[in-house]
Amino acid sequence: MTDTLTPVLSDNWDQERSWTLEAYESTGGYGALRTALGMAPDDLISLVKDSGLRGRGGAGFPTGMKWGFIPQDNPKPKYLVVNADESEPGTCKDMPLMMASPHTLVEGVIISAFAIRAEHAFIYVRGEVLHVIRRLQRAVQEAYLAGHIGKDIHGTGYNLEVTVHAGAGAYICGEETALLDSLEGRRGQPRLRPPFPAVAGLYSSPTVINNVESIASVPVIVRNGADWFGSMGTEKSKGMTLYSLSGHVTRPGQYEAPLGITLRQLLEVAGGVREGHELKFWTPGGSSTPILTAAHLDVPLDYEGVGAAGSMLGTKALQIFDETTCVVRATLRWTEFYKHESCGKCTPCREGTWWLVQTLARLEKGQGTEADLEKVLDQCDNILGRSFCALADGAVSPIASSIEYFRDEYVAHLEHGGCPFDPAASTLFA
Ligand code: L3W
Repeated sequence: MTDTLTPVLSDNWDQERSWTLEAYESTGGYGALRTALGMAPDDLISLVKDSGLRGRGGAGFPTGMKWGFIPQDNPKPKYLVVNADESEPGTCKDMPLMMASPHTLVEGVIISAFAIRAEHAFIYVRGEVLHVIRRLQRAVQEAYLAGHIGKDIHGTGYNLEVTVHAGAGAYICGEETALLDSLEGRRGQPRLRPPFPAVAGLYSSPTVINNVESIASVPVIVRNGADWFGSMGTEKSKGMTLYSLSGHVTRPGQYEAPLGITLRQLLEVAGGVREGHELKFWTPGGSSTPILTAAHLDVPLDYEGVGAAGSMLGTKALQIFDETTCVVRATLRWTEFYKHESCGKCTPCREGTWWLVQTLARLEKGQGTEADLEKVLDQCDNILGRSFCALADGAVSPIASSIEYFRDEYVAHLEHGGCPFDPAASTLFA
């Protein structure tokens, strides 16, 4: 641990049986709920707006503003949905949070639902993570028994039901509107926006959908105030956040630090790139964001800084690749993932990801020509911005950027008649 880190959400992760209600309450847990229930819902929305909290699921949309979109004059029920379908390659922050401290999320859910006047909240969890689902269900049950959830919560007259719902293992269900279709019992496919979920979401009712980390950040904002939260991070990207470091790094894991920290600083805390090797490329926000290189080690990891470097902060999933990794192979592997996960609803994504895999596979085997490089860039151009949701844009991101930074390596495959890398040298994508 160094001064670089600001453990807030992760502060209690090493506490004994940190996932229990008893442990959570022993460090002040559910105190923010009592404070929040004594406030007017609109004041809570203003507090979250003032804090500058932005969505931690990838897009960085201002959380308080999203809550403010809920039309309170609409007589339909309001819903809060937590997107716990963490599936973006390299992203591993929400699952550890829910395993280590599920009550942080549950307390955030109750406060957030109260703020938007929802009486039913859903936590939509990725289906494969049965251990996380069980832990969350247990935490919700404990919160019911303690009177934090249910009828007339702490005598305030506020009623809230919380349902933990397991998905069935489709990456597309992390897209907010596909998630809603799945939650309603249909095959998960994105909906046309507008209307945005804030106006017509779950069961066509006003719905707030937020990422796990966004909702889990609400109790500490209530406890410590907007100024405290805003004292961390940068002017436009405020607060602390969870970064996931994975790949060729000495100590992979979750590191909580202010927005605006750099990869160089995080690598110092994480023991650097694995011994004897050097950084070749990395993703700032999982594989749906353009890759960056060692030249970008000092880019501030905030929405503006990463954007200015030509990428996106996304989910803050920092996947580290050293010089033993073939960038063409890595890019092909990611593209196979998007082809597999494309829901098939729109042609640019369904057909486009298939063609991208065909062309990239040819290049990786050294069987293509330089014209194939132009072809794959043309395919990227024809897909970007033309698909129904962000999945296809994400698929294109690592391809175009890897060719931008490592065109020579693509050409080397063609000249070599195959991959020039020793597959045994890299521990990844072998
Ligand atoms: C009401 C308006 N609401 C926007 C809301 C909208 C949504 C939020 C952000 O994609 C990104 C994507 C992934 N009235 C509104 C409004 N909203 N305008 O604001 O919307 P948007 O469209 O900018 O983003 P999104 O569709 O939520 C998220 C990238 O994150 N990503 C993450 C992937 C992670 C997973 C996973 O692990 N499950 O999917 C990584 O980079 O590519 O670009 O709530 O409704 N006028």
